[in-house]
Amino acid sequence: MDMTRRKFVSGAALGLATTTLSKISGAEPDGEIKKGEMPLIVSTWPFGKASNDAGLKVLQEGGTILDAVEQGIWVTESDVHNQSVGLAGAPNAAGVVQLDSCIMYGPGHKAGSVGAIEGIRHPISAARRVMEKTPHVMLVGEGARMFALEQGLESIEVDTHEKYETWKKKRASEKQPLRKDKNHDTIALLVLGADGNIAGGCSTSGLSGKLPGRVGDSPIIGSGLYVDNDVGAAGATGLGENVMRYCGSFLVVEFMRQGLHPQEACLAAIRRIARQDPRHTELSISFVALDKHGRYGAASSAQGFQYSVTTNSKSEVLTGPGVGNLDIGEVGGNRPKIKP
Ligand code: SD4
Repeated sequence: MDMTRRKFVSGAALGLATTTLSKISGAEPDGEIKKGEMPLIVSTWPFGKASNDAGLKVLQEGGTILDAVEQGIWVTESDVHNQSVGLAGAPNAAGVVQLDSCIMYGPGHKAGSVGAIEGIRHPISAARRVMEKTPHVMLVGEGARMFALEQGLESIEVDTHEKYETWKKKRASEKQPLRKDKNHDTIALLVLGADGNIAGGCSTSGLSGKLPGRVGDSPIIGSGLYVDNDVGAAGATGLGENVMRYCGSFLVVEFMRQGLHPQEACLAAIRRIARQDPRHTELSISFVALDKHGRYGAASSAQGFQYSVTTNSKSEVLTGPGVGNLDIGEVGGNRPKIKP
């Protein structure tokens, strides 16, 4: 994709109007939908498409954008073939599946989240209950599980021991170390409703083999997900440690607030992180984003990141641009020059 970044950056510096910026950025026409095509649902990875489709159905049947987020994510959380979201996800180093999830609702800037929750089929629902039924934003571990059980959420016992043994054998038989991009895949799902309100959710089993109690970016508001009803929303997938140290999704939304197209905002966040991180070639992070105007995009630290986009008139898997090693500007060169 020809993003003509230099022109874009200088346009941003001049503070040009959003519509002009969109043209200068070279944003592809499919990076924006028309009003009649609303709602817009954007999620990470090709498996997000089934969740998007379920979310769209919820909206078409009169459900709210929060219902669309929650029930859309249920589809991925219930997928027994998905080894990185839900209870079929990969266990931690102790052989236990610990799930992370969060949800945000634009109006009122509401948020709920659960971290390292065990044995609950739909952590996204636990996150929603935290948001709606408690004065808190985040519950973790046993407390989160107890709360979910108290709320009547479905719990499932999984044979984590057997799973861990299988995982260990598979790992030992692999000649190459586990590829980071095979090792963890989160669903982050963003919904722009026909009324202009925005909601989002995020759910994952996190990094396989993680230390027990490790919480990634996915349940952290501003890291794995961020929604600002005046601007847009962003969600992250990848190596959480490389997202949460930078409040990644918040950063993407802030770039959109400055007028960047969602795709440019995702790229700008990855460049910012890469410039600051000495291990920038191994970041393994990706973002998806949408804005209030119905524009959307994604970007990754590597080539070939796929994400799903669904509207009233289409549902498809797209590939976002990757930030090349030579495309990040000077490493550590953030401070003096203020660049996106
Ligand atoms: C984590 N970000 O726990 C999650 C995992 C993930 O794509 O997204 N994988 O670090």
